[in-house]
Amino acid sequence: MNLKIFKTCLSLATALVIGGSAQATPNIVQNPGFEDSTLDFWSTPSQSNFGFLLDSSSPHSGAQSVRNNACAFGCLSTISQSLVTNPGSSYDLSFFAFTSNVNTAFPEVGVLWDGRSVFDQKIAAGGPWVKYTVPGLVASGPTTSLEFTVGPAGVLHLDDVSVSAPMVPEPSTLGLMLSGLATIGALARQRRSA
Ligand SMILES: [Ca+2]
Repeated sequence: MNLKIFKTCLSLATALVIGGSAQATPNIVQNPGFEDSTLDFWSTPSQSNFGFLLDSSSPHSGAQSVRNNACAFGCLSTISQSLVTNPGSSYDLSFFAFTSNVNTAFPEVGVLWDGRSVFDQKIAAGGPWVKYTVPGLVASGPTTSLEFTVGPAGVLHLDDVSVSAPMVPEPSTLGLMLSGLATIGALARQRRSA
């Protein structure tokens, strides 16, 4: 690669970084960080049935997170939300979680998307918060159930749940990329014909 092409590539890359290369899509989870200070939009069994409750002791962000009451053996704690989705669209899920105060060192945490298991992992107890991601979840209908589960004797701490469509480049960024590629192509042709 000659110096001129290299400089063009460098300035194009710089413009992309400075210009902001992508448009953020909205998070379709309601009350995603539990900052309503209620469990609005979420469904969970009663606390006596090992449901989830607000927990302000160590939120990942803001003032609130949630955790479940640990159940004994042979039961599952769950918290879920019905999301408004576009049928056929793909979404990326992310959430922050850790486990604590449990009889088992590695409680099994699961995520169900529309009733289908998309995450099933033993999470070490004790924190700190870890971000987990599950990309490429396709919605099959206008609403999709998102459910978190934690197995027997496990306490799951959960905060900042996000479900959004993957980032798409802004039209202006696309235009910039195409003009940059065209310039590189023209320079390459010039070089070959020289
Ligand atoms: Ca929060």
